Amino acid sequence: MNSRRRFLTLSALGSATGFSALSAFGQKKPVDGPVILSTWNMGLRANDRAYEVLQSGGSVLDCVEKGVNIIESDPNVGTVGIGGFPDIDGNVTLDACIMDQNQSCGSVAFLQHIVNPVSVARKVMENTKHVMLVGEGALKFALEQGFKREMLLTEKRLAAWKNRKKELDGQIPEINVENHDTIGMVARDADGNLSGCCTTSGAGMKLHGRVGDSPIIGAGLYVDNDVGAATATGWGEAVIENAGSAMVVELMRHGRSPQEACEEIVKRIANKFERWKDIQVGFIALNKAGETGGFAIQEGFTYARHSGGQNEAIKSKSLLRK
Ligand code: SD4
Repeated sequence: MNSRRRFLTLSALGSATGFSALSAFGQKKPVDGPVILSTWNMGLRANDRAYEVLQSGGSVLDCVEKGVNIIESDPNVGTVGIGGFPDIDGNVTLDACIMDQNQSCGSVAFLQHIVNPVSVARKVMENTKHVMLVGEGALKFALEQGFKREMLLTEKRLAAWKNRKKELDGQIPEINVENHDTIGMVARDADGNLSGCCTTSGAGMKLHGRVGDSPIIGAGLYVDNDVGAATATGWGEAVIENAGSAMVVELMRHGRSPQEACEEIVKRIANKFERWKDIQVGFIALNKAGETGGFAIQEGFTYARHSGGQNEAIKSKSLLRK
């Protein structure tokens, strides 16, 4: 479909889904105290841990790192850390990044054998002059930093991989409503400082060596302590092509609420990505005032918000309805 037709379809969709009225959906009043936002229902567990870290005197950076660590370390989560779904050749390869209130960031991509890639990303940020390490170099660095080499592929995931390989017969599937669940977390402490991180085993059955948006600063995550923070989930290629999270933050800088900013960037991606109806992309965002928002292409995206001492799962609005 040419872009003009796609634009018209989306405009029509906008009114059909009440898209233009959705900005009221996000939380729009300034909030005191810590606010923690993370993707999907598993974000509830991560938020609880993150809040605990803040309450026991940890920094907002500790809070996001330790919050997602529990999801990375859970072998039953098939999309993050140990137990993650393998690539087309049967290897679990992980992507993660972290960014703090001082605009410092660290990232690892195509990392194998390490359960907590986000913690390696933090070490890249704190103990090197670089932002990003990949593959063998990232693994070597992690081992030098004291991380343990582990087997990340579980029997359950190996069995699922074998079945999927047969079904797909050489095709690479895009992320739609069934096969995703990266955890991204953005948080603000009681002093108003922001940090964020993002961690994933990436798109299931990706090509060996493929890196998604999740470890790319500006795509899968962006934090600007003067403005706000955003993180993404879904088909990473579409998020990278549109510098997704950086754009969400930039729109907030220019006055959009977190909800409006997420909607606008999801809509932009849908306008530019030819097969947008076949993929999922979702963003969550938080601004300096503690206001939050989230939006996705497909129905079914959820996120977790810890705010005012309450942790709750939120069903995101979406461009498409089933
Ligand atoms: C990727 N964005 O590798 C990640 C996958 C994801 O929900 O978010 N899944 O493209």
